[in-house]
Amino acid sequence: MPNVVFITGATSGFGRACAIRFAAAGWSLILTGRRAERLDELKEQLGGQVPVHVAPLDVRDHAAVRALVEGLPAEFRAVKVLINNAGLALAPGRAQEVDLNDWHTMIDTNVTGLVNVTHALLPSLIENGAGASIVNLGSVAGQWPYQGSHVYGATKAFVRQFSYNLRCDLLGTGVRVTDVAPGLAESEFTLVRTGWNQEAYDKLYRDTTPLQPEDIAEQVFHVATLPPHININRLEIMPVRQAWAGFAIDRD
Ligand code: NDP
Ligand code: 8X3
Repeated sequence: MPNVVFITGATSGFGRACAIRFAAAGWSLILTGRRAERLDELKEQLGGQVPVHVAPLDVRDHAAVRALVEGLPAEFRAVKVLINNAGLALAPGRAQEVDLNDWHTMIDTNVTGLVNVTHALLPSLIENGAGASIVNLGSVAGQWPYQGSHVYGATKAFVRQFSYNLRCDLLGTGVRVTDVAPGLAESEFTLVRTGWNQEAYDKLYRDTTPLQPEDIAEQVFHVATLPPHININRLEIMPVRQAWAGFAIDRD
């Protein structure tokens, strides 16, 4: 049986890097995301190497998620690894300044979308049993508070707790679950968060050494291909040049 990985948000950043990493190891790829042209480019790039199935998908649409999973071609049906990577941050200002729609979009994508895909693929993962994995992209923002994180960080705290809770329910099935929680990493994530503000992007990554999508893909591949008796529950990854700030104090 071929090893099949299902990746959400494969059109950019970590998801795209994961596609390349798993292809290098000979895995069959199911690549999803909303930007169809980018999926086609990736299929063009990797299709000569491994079997690739691309499918435009908005993870917020649970009926579309269900239809996609139920309609997978036979050779892609036995999904062994799910990488729940699709996600975004919006509205980097303070909570009291942001648009409620941005909060809804983050919850709909990072929480509802992630559970939509997980629910649809659990039967396949359980059927695979020992060695199957769910890798959820959380964030340092799911653990550590900071200004402007508000709902984004809260969605990632959901990802962490959902990952732990899934582990409890999946005990005995052989399916493992990991919350991979990166810190500062260079990707379109920051352009999305700032409304495609190139200046803000350049400022954030200037004169430091952020993580790269390939760094995260290597860690995702690692946790998903460990011997089947090992489960990494949570993997928090920061660049060496990032650490925590102190408590903030309001003064007269
Ligand atoms: P990118 O913006 O580069 O990639 C995000 C991906 O998510 C894109 O492929 C995008 O595809 C997809 N996506 C967004 N919304 C939807 C949707 N509704 N349906 C389907 N796909 C969607 O960001 P990263 O690669 O950096 O981020 C990947 C994950 O890692 C996210 O969950 C993010 O929160 C998390 N993360 C990022 C960090 C960082 O600093 N970069 C640090 C910690 C965690 P498309 O637009 O084509 O649909
Ligand atoms: C993204 C990392 O530090 O911008 O999840 O919140 S951070």
